[in-house]
Amino acid sequence: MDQENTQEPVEATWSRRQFITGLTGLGIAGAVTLFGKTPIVTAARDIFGSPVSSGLIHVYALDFYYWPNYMTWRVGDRMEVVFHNQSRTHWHEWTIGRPHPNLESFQGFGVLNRDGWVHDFWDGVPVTLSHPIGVDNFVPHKAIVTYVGPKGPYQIASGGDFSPTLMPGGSITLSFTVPNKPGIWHFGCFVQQFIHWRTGMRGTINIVRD
Ligand SMILES: [Cu+2]
Repeated sequence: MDQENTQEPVEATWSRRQFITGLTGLGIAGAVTLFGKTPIVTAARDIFGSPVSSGLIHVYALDFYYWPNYMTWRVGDRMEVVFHNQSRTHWHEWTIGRPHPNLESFQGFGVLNRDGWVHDFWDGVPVTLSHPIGVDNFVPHKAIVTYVGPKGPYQIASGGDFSPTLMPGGSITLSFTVPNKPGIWHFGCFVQQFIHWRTGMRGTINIVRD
């Protein structure tokens, strides 16, 4: 169990999604160009039999899914995750949290009273950001963030969960040590009033201990 706070509703004026909603419609997914590099994977046992990803890995956002959409991380491992938006037409973000979002609260269009997660994985986690390319906005929320280089390209914003949102073709690198928060975590993209999430932009991270 991770200790948790009760989270106040995010201020209603927050406009990240509204902004994105206005810019882009759900179009036909473009051609998928993918998989230039292979994650460095070390074999390890875990309850699902999935190998542990550590070191340099790549997470790709596409229309409308992630690759990979399942990962196993190990507490204490050093990670360098390069998050790419491979879409040619859509903005995508990467949030991690739990429990599973309540779809009941996603049905209405209009103001959402909070972001998707009750518990943001990145709360209190030291993370270094580097190599920002095509960042639409980055919300640090409660992470302990170090920025490499000038802050301008990070487009630092507030409101909602920890989330880099990338323009089409964008990428950013997140370096961190997997915190002692074992168990199942979900990740997802809530752009366009959670339509991306509902369409399939979601995945699972199983965090194991040795
Ligand atoms: Cu998305």
